[in-house]
Formats: sequence, structure tokens, C-alpha cells
Amino acid sequence: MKRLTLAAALLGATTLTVQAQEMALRGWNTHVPDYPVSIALDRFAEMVEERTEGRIQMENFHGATLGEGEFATEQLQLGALDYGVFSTAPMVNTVPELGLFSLPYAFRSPEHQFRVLEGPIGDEIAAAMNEANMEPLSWYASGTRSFYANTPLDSVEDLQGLKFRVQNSDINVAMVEALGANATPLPFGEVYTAIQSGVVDGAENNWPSYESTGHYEVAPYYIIDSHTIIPEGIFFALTTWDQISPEDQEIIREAAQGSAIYQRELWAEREAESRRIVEEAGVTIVEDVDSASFSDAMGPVYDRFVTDDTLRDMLDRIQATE
Ligand code: GTR
Repeated sequence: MKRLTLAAALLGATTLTVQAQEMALRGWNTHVPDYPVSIALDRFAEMVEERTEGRIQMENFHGATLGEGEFATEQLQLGALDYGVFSTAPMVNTVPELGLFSLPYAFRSPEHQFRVLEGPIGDEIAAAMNEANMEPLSWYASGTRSFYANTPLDSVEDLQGLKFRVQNSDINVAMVEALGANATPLPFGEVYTAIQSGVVDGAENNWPSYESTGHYEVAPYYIIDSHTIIPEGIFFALTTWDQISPEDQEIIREAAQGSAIYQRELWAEREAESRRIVEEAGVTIVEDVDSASFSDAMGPVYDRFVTDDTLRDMLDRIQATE
């Protein structure tokens, strides 16, 4: 009995020491500090530090100072980065299920995608991401992506033969090729110069990224074809996550979810604001788009990437999600 008590006391002491131990974590983000993602990620870090009473210290590195997205994604998967806000686009090659989230016109709206990610399919996605050393904690708004170029884009025909920068994923390349254009995968931070110097004719993104990067200055024709909604969220390296006590994991998960609610509010405001800024700067926006002419061309992308029964079944369930 005595021994047991002693053991229990020792165990208690060890737990206490572990809990009191400080962890210093590094967070990656590609965007400039006043972007909705960055502001919400800072809020996340503050909440974690406060609620863990300083047991966990968080340092966010904005503006891709720790490297561009493709590199940072690899670092996360290797456990060399602790956490950050990542786009799932460059993860498609390691987590095939995420490919479904890069398919053009697979989701009816950002809200539809949130319902999928926050429902049972989201649990399957998390399990698949765990296999690649990633733990998703919450999902941020990432808008709808459309094409823009340095030459007028009034219809799908205008894209033919042009060269577009895409995020680094085979699906994005296939999507652009299915539209009769050429795709060049490049890091996000290189797009402005690539358009300016004529390496590419354009790119594709949501309103806030189109505006915050200044891409609208060099590619002032934006066609709202709304081809993809690619998820982004706060992801931890599983190797880091596993070192955190269950109590602190709970605190961090809640903070991540709180920060996502905040980010979605900031996002809605910034989408409108960014559109206003680019319109005032004289960007030509084509709104009345024959979207069927875009989506009809995407058959080959689905044929090439939705290749096995597991993916086909998940896609059916995504499309059946209300
Ligand atoms: C943005 C997204 C970034 C990055 C970027 C890109 O919309 O927030 O994470 O993926 O697009 O085009 O590379």
C-alpha cells in the first residue's frame, strides 16, 4: 500500500514536471501579416499561450519567411515545422484523398465544403493526413479560385494557348491543360515576377490573394469561373502533436476552432474589400461566365484522378452531402 502511494506520488510529480515544461513551437504561414489568415493565426497563438499559462509558446512566421509552400509542406510532413496554416493543394501527391478537394467544380460552395470537412468525411481525411504526419485542427475560409491574366478573358476560348501559373499539384496542371492552356507550377511568392516578366500570362486565385499579392497590377483581367475551392487550415505535425499532453491538446484544438470562426468573419470582409480595391484600380471583371463551358471541359481531369473505388465512393458521398 505504502509503495503504491509512493508510486502514485512519484507519478504525480512526473506529470507535474511534464506539464510545467515549456514547449516552443514554430508556425508557418505564407501570407502578409495583415491578411485574414495571419490575423487569425496570431489570435490562435495568443489563445494557446494564454490558456496553457505559458506552457506552450507559439511563434508565427508570416510571409513565407520559413520557405515557400511546397517546401514548408514537406517540412511539416517531416516534423521539422510544428504547425501552420497550409493549403491542401501541394499535399495531393502524398494524400490522394485530398485530390478530391482540388477537383474543379467538385463543391457547390465554400459552405458545402465546410460541411464535408466538418462531417464524417472530414474524419477520414484527418486519418489519411495522419498517415503523412499531419493533424488538421480546424478549417479556414479559402474562397473560390478563378483565372486572371494580362490579356482579356471573356470566355473559356480566351484561355486557349495561354500559360497559367498553378499551385504545385498534378491535378491543377491537368485542369489547366483540359482547358487548352499551359500550366506552370510555381511557388506563390514567385507569381508576381513571373507574370511581370512574361514567364506566364496569368494565374488563378481568390479575391484576397489576387489583391494582397498585387497580381492585379500585372494581370488586370479576372474571369469569375469559380473553378476550385481548395481547403486551408491549421495543421500540426503529428510528431509535435503527440508530444503535447491531452489537456493541452484539447486547449489547442479549441483555440484552433475559435480562430477559424474568427478567420471566416475576417475573410468575408476581406473578400468584399479586395474586390473593391481591384475594381477601383481598374481591373476588368467578367462575371457573366458560361460556367458549363468550363465544367464540361473537366471530364479528363476526373477520369485521370478519380481512379479507384475508394476515391469514387468518397466523391459520391461528397456530392451527396447537403
Ligand atoms: C492562396 C492560399 C495560399 C497559397 C496560394 C497559392 O489562396 O491562401 O495558401 O496556396 O493561394 O496560390 O499558392
